Amino acid sequence: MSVKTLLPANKGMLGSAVSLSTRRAKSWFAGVQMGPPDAILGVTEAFKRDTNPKKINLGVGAYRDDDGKPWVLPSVRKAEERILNKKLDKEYATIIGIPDFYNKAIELALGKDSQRLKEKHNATTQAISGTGALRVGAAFLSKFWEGNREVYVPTPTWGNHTPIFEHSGLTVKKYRYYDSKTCGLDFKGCLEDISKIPENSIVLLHACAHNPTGVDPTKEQWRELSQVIKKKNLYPYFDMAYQGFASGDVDHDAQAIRIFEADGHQYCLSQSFAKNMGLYGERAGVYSVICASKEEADRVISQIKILIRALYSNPPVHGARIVAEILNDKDLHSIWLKDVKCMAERIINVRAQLKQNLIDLGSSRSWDHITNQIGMFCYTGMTADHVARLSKEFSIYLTKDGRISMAGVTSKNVGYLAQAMHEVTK
Ligand code: IK2
Repeated sequence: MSVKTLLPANKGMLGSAVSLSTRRAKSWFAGVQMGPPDAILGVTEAFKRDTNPKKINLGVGAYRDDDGKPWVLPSVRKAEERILNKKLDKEYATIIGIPDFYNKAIELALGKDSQRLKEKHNATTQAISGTGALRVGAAFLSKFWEGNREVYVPTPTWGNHTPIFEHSGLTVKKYRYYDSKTCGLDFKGCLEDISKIPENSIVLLHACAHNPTGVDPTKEQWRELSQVIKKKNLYPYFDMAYQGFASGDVDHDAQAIRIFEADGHQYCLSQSFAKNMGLYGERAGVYSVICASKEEADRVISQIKILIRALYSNPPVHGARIVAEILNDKDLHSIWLKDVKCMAERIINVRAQLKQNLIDLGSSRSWDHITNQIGMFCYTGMTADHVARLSKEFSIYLTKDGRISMAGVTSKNVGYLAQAMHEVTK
């Protein structure tokens, strides 16, 4: 229909166009309410506004070196040099991205010996980092999941999980996970709740370095979870945003997936290379559905392509090229393994320093969970009031739930942080 046919007959073309646009400006979005700032990224905004030279940002989970600076991994620098020298073109990737990237990425998760991969039971696509991988997964499940349209997530979980699934038309429900009394895993509650989930539901599992709690099940507990999930006929959806970042060992951090793999589950998996390669802004991620057969995987990927085509057509190439360069080259791969270990070890060390400082200051609280928890975050047990005092009186910024991004703690600011935490919690 042309614009002209929309206009009343007695109006000139120009006058009518103006009145149309005026009416629109007044009415189309008049009912849109102001949204709240993002719970995590909003913390960075407040930090930026603060002029105190002692200020610390412990909000967003992005790695910093011991000088508090973002760190580009040496393996990534080398990979970028090689890519530059290749003088590659800037053509579109395929809808599912760069095969040298996504095939190696899924192998990193499942392991070189995975029978499922050898038999090509995986429908794997590149995605826009971990968030995009979750979003493609949610879109796929929303359209094709024939079971109960409920996704069960741990309490608490990463703040973006609920909107990602809900925006895709799925219902989000919760299972117990964290025990605030011990600042550890509520394994009994977790098993009890999971065993009550209706059959054919989807259950979201953090593969390692649970965000925000830093609390992971042990190998034995993963085995038990795998059995219960199988018995209840639930569909596991693994979110793996921190492979290697938790323990410093990429195979150890993939143990949950490999246990489920060995137990013969069909499952899906989202991966991110933001943290373990420091490629935050490059948006390199992968989504895989591990199917019952190659033939099923072929059908699944054909539908995933249709979904992606309408979402963003095809993914960005630079980050994926970096990961591909690293994972496909023996030397670069071993440099990367050292890089990821170096990041994990710095975090493990600074956890010990924070706990020791609190003990030395005479804190009467138990801070054992600081070193018992693992990965990027420490769920300190501090309340929203403690957090408010930390930002107001000490210019230390973190999310209201008391989560500290350990990556923002350094040997230089750990003393100041411990002092402030002691002050607000005594
Ligand atoms: N899944 C989980 C569990 C994550 O933690 C993240 C990254 N979160 O980082 C921000 C923060 O909590 O401070 C993702 C998925 C997605 O990561 P990305 O999209 O950056 O790859």
